[in-house]
Parts: sequence; C-alpha cells; structure tokens
Amino acid sequence: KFIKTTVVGVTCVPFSGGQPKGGVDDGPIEMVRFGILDQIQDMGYSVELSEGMDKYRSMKPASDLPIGKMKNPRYVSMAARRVSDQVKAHCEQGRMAVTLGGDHSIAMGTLTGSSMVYKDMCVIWVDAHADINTPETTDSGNLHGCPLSFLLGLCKSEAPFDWIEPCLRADRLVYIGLRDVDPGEKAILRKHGIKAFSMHDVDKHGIGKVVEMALDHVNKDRSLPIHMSFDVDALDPSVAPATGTPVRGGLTFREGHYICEAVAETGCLVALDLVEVNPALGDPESLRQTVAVGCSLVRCSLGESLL
Ligand code: 6HN
Ligand code: MN
Ligand code: MN
Ligand code: MN
Repeated sequence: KFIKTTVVGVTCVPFSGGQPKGGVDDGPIEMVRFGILDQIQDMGYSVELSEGMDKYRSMKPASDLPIGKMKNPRYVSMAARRVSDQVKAHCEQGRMAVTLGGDHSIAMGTLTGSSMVYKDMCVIWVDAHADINTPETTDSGNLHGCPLSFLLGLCKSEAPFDWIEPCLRADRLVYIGLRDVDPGEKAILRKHGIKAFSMHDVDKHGIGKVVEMALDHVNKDRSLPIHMSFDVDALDPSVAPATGTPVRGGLTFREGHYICEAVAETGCLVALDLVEVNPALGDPESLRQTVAVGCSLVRCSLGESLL
C-alpha cells in the first residue's frame, strides 16, 4: 500500500550505549553472518544496505558524563540521529526500512526517520518492557528504557536530544508482550491512555485476538502505515535467551511469529526494527537460537509465511 519498490533498505546499527552490557553491538553482524541479507533476497527483494555501519562504534565520545540519571547521553543521541537519517533515506526512496540493532535506544532514530516520511504512521511495540521512562522516571538511567518518552514528547526537548521532534501520538502507539513495566511507566501509560496488551492479555484472549485488537486500536481500517519495533526480549527466554534484559513468561516462538505474519498481512508495514539480540550472553547454542529466531521474525514480517 505504501511501499513503492521491492527494495528492502537495511540499516545495521552495532550500538550498545543505551544499556550497560557489551555484545548487543554485535547483534547485527551476527544476523548478517547467519544470512539475513541473502534470505531477504531469496524472498525476491533486493537489498540496499546503509553504509558505514562501523561508524557507530567510532562515534563514541571520549567523555560522556551522565546528564541527570541518563547514561551515555551524547553517544546515544549521536547514534540515534544518524539512524534517523539512514531510515528516513530508505523511506523516502519507497523502500521497506529494516533496522537491525543494537539496543532499543536506537528506536529514537528509527521512528524519527520513518515518521518524517509517514506523518500519520502508527507504531506496534513488541517488548517485555514499555521503554517509556522519562529522564526523570528512569531508575537505571539506561536510555534503551526511554525512547518512547522522547518520541511522544513526554520530556523536555533539551540537548543533546533537542533534535528529536515529538513525532508519535499516544493513540497511535500499541504494545504487545509487556510483563515488566516500571511503576513510573505504568503511571505514564495510564495518564496518556496508551493501549497495551500484556502477556496476561495474550493468555486471556489468545494471540490472534490480541493482534486484531491491537491493529483495530491504532489502524482501524488498515489504512495507515505501520512501523513495528520488535524487541527480541518480548519472546520467552527459552526461545530467545541471548538478550540483555530477559523476563520469564514471554511470547512463544509461534506467538512472536504470528504477530509478524499478521502485520505483514495488512500490507501496511513500512518499517521494522529487530533489536536487543546480544550474542555475548549465553552459550553458543543460545546465541544461534536467538540470532536464528531474530532473522526468522524479520522474514515473516516481510511476508515469508503468507501463501
Ligand atoms: N529494553 N524498564 C527498565 C529500565 O531500565 O528502564 C528496563 C528497560 C529495558 C529496555 O529492553 O529495550
Ligand atoms: Mn525489552
Ligand atoms: Mn523493571
Ligand atoms: Mn525494548
């Protein structure tokens, strides 16, 4: 409906500054080694790869003292800004924008970039966490727990994040998979009436109904562009163990894939993030399993299982 080419614009973001654990910056390269680019091409797309993925690591400032509770604020801001340029460029060319992370702070960039082209887009955030802490409510100071508060305009526009325009409406955001939401985040969700389908809702209604309700909430007529931001920790740790903030009781392999398939089926997907794959955590088998499931979710979002 919105995608004008058969080109998938892939942006690899080897970035870990939004949280303290090393290794998540190797997520994209491991997915590329696993063959994600060939797999996308085998589906009949051509791939346009954003250049200069190595620059993300070298952007790290020599000194990056906390601002308030925020850790690595300058590094996170610079990386996200570059991501926004790369994603915007793909969207402008009518490509499906696929971003491989990296930690979830990079969504400040992915959603800024896509929303500059698709002004009326809606967002499906698949995650164990709400990632909507403000610089005031965050306990950890880790910015991967905060991207949505910047995008929704819930925090003051201050340097180094003053380039971020509030680009997302609270009623155009919906969550699936939540099960570890901080008290301050719960208050924000309530205050702004943000719709969330937790794992409790998945148990109660089944994934089919939950995805239908989620789409109905943000995209009643299936007429708006969709950006899906998929944190691999939405999946149960038995399915995706190699991730920095695992939480028990997550989506099964099929539930995760069902979400991607149903979103693909709408024909509205314009951008996808697959984040928080951390190859450094766990044994080689955990790594292989997590990378494989990440690649599989990307392919399903691009329509692999549609007949
Ligand atoms: N993620 N709510 C916790 C925090 O530190 O703010 C966890 C955030 C996790 C973020 O998984 O993308
Ligand atoms: Mn998460
Ligand atoms: Mn928590
Ligand atoms: Mn997340």
